[in-house]
Amino acid sequence: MNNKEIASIFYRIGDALEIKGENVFKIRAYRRAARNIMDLPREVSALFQQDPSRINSIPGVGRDLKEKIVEMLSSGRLAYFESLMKEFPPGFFDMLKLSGLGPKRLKKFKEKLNIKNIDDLEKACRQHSLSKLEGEGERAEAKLSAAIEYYKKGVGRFLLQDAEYIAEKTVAYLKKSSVFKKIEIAGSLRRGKETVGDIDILAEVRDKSKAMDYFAAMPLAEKIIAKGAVKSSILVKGGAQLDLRVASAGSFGAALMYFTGSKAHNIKLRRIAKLKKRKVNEYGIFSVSAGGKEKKLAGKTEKDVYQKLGMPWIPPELREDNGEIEAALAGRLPENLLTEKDILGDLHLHTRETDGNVSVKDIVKEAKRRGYKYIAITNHSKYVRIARGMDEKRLLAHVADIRKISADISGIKVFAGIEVDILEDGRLDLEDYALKELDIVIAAVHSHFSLDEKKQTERMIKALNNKYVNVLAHPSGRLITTRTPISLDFEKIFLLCAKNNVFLEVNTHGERIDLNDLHCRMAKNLGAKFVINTDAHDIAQLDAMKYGVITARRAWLEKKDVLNTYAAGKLIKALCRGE
Ligand code: DGT
Ligand code: CA
Ligand code: CA
Repeated sequence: MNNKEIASIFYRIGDALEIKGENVFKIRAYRRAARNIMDLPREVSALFQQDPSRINSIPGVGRDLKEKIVEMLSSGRLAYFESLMKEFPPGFFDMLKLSGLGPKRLKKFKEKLNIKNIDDLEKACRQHSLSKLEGEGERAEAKLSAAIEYYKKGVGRFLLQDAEYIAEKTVAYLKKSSVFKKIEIAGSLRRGKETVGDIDILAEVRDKSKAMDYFAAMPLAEKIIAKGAVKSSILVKGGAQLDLRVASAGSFGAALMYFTGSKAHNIKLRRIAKLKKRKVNEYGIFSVSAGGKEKKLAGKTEKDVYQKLGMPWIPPELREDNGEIEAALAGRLPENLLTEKDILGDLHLHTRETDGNVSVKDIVKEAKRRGYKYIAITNHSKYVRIARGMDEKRLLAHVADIRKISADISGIKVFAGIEVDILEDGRLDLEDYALKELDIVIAAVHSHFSLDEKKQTERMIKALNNKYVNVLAHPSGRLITTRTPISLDFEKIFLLCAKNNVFLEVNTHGERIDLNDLHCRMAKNLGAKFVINTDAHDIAQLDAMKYGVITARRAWLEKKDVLNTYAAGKLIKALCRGE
């Protein structure tokens, strides 16, 4: 078990005890232990393997919880947790995934309305029995309804990064067999959608039946859903579905187009083909004579097929029938669609100074190793107490540290910045005299997510009018699986960012992807500019940059739209807001 798994069990125990109405100190102990374990720079399992007594060095964890950690590490289970969970109906804790619903309210719903699962809760909202409870009301009920709808839309779908992880493992497995000649990812994963329903893989093989046998024997497989001559589906551990299809070399491009989709893109292409007396399907593109006779024109590569339709190859991320086909026909596809190698640095990073798990020196070295030309260190401000955010005095000392470390490492520029909280009333969490000393100021909302649209928009406008703000971090505040976006007049905010020269962040954290593709495209059309940031708290999280790039591509962003593609000198000028 890794730290995250252990911590989530402790968090879940804390929630369960709170709902049961148990001793608050006990509840707090579980939550504190969970937080401490999440904060550890090393895996507890590694400590344990080295020397079991090292478990005692985990800070703030009492004897009872240490014993529980040992049980989890040695057996992979926790008997106490399993018996506690049996006291609740199945699906009960899924309700905590709903945006804005915590254990306290859940306890009330369980006690007063006997709510057992999300369906019960939905019914209670529909019948307006929820709004009658003390402390609730029509607005709270409507919000919960919206949260349920948001949650249900995401059920059964996987975050892009999780889907990619499974796909990579699968491809690596398939590549070990000589039966497979060519393997490509298709479907929504290839298009870079923020969530993926199932993973589609297309292959060219030497022997179809051997290929299907080999696929079905994959160690990751839990259940074979279907096994056919050209298509098989399996369910892998963790619940994701994988579809494998085979195509012959002469049809591979056509098949790849077909299975990449989107469905809407394919339908539009077929319509265009028909107008030209052509036909497209997964085998190729064909001319159709007046007598109905078909002749294959192409199919080997995607490029050939698009060409026979009278247009250039369209990047997969654009294939959503959002104007890309019209643009391709008119020769107006984005010329310099953003690519990963355009990115010269990462401008939103945390270190041990607040809630990161890495030192300034180590992250600078790693960024340099990756070929970045610059990075910005942007730790939290004091409002975020749980992250040990900084006040003005600590910030200025931290800046001095960053500048010293930066002077010792050549070949990469290190900007000193902050991720400063936007307070409820739109003021910033730190005084201007401190912000003035920084190279880059990122403003972010981490609280009061549920203000109404008018208040939230006013709050944001006030923050964006502070002349030291350069970047608006994760603007919608959503978490894909658990938190709905804030209510905001996005158009107004995007226009203001364009006017004030504030860059909109595409935060690449797997649960965020915020801005999302649609907001990003809307903001581009309103004249805004962007920055793609990982918000990394450790070295491994730097890898997430690619998800931001793919999201930017889905939004048709070009190199010139994105701050962290600029050379350092140009970037410094671009950050100047003027007086
Ligand atoms: P997902 O899995 O829900 O994230 O989304 P996709 O786009 O991967 O959809 P999926 O897995 O159902 O199918 C993969 C592609 O295959 C899809 O993007 C287009 C193509 N496709 C599947 N079913 C149909 C269909 O009924 N008509 C057409 N034109 N294309 C289809
Ligand atoms: Ca799919
Ligand atoms: Ca599929």
